[in-house]
Amino acid sequence: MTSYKLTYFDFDGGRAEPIRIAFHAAGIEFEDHRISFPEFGEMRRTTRFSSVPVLEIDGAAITQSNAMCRYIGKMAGLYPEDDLQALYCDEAMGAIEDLLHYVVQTFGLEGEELKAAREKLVDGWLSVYLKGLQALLTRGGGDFFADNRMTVADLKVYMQTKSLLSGTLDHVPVDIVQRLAPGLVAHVERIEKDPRVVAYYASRQ
Ligand SMILES: N[C@@H](CCC(=O)N[C@@H](CS)C(=O)NCC(=O)O)C(=O)O
Repeated sequence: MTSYKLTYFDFDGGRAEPIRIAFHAAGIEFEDHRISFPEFGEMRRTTRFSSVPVLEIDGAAITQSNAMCRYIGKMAGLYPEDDLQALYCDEAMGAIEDLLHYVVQTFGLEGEELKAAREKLVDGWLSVYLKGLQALLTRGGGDFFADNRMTVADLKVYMQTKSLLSGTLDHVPVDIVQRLAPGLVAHVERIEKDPRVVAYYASRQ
């Protein structure tokens, strides 16, 4: 039997969470290896791109969360078979990666420097990506990003929208999603009610 070990930070979100949900939806057992930030400091020197998530398949390490989403998503029935719908799915996942690239540039800043960087983010890239994601959701029919059903793209966007709605990013207005991409608010509610998502979180209790 193939062994799977997914290493990521110890919280229910971020880049690994869509993969964890997809594993559960596929009924595939995996080792959910959760590490602390100090542990990551130790481990990063041995990872290929100095980052997590890392997925080990029979001991061989794979990086890049979107590639993992596609791979496990296919086994879970959470990735489109149709090429165009797969392209739509990939576009939304790629947009989240790009957005995260800009968001993390503000991490580690403090005080006025943080405030200025976050205000620039809000007026700039965050607005661009929220409006773009709203357009992608509209293209998908309004409910999902691709294939008229939940895919790994929905799980990936859901994680980041939920994070923005939680108001944990200082100087990022908590109503920004509602103002710029209202469809994403309804999208979060839709995804968190999906029986596969509900079952995953029930399994975590
Ligand atoms: N493109 C990579 C990005 C991975 C990445 O940047 N992961 C973050 C955590 S979510 C990380 O390990 N950051 C460490 C650092 O930047 O020092 C992926 O999608 O897996």
